[in-house]
Amino acid sequence: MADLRSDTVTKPCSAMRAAIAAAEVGDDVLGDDPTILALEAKIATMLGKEAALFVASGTMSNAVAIRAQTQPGDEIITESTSHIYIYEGGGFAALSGCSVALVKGHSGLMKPSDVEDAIRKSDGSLGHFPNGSLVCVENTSNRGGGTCYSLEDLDEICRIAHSKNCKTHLDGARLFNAVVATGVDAARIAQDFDTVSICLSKGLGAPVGSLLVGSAADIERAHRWRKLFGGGMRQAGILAAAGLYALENNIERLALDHERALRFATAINGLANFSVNLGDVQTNMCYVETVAPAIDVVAALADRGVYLFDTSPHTVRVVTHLDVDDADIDRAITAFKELDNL
Ligand code: TLP
Repeated sequence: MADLRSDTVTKPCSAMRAAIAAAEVGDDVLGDDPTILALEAKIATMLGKEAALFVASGTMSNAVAIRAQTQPGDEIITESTSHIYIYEGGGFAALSGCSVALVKGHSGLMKPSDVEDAIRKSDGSLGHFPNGSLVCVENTSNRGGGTCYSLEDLDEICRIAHSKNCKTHLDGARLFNAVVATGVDAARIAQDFDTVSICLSKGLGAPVGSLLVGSAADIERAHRWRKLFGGGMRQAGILAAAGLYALENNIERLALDHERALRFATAINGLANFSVNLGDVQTNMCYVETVAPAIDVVAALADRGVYLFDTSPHTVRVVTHLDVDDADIDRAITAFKELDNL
């Protein structure tokens, strides 16, 4: 079977499992776990920031970042299809008491001028407006197709946000896909963001874990909120060992996932009943428009051993990752061709 539902489905390889088995551990709530401390130090260095915090998931990382950088009654600014808005259960409202100003992006990417227009400040509004205080950017953009921001736009969004007294958070669940696709160093991409969230359990292939990175002061605040959200973990160095293995071994190979996504997309785009916006296939994702209802396409593909998700009534998403090889891509292309001829 070819499991193209998400890059979250990867299973730890035997070398990663060996690293897990060998990990030194301690009680991380007491600050004693050497493997977690090593992982946090490594990612902080890679991103050119002072500190980092190991958390259970990308959702928790975004949640503590938002809670640590806003006050109840504030407003976050984010793209209309961002993970923070679509897929995190309204955590920004439930856990941080924030409203949201949505920016309509282009393939999931916000224009700096649209971000500027979306920032509302309570000051000077006679108390009418909520206080826009945190701009959240997603790179790569998941619903945008795995698309990457240009460095100019990232820098400009941060400049605008800071000039309006807003903090900036980068949901870099797939930041290293952007690094590999654009050739821009991770620290450079992260340069002007106050906090950055990285997922270890997507294309990097670790079973669990995300990292929130930022200044020592922001990470100290995030640490408190991680505890309040129930995310203090004890001998989680066994998980951090997988994360260290992932950062050391699984970044460069993301290029293979990108090549496979593009090969798949190019083959599918030639079919009568399916189409792909090839320009959006920049990393490890491919959103396919379907003539037939997407749920029927998903079911027919599952019958052929190809698994993926529908993301709208006429769209399905294909994600490549380290447990997908060339044969899986061939199998997926063949299955789409069979459906095209039904
Ligand atoms: N994305 C998952 C699903 O939740 C949709 C996927 O299959 O793509 N930020 C971004 C940009 C993400 O894509 C995801 C997960 C997260 C955050 C949350 O990570 P987890 O699942 O670890 O909470």
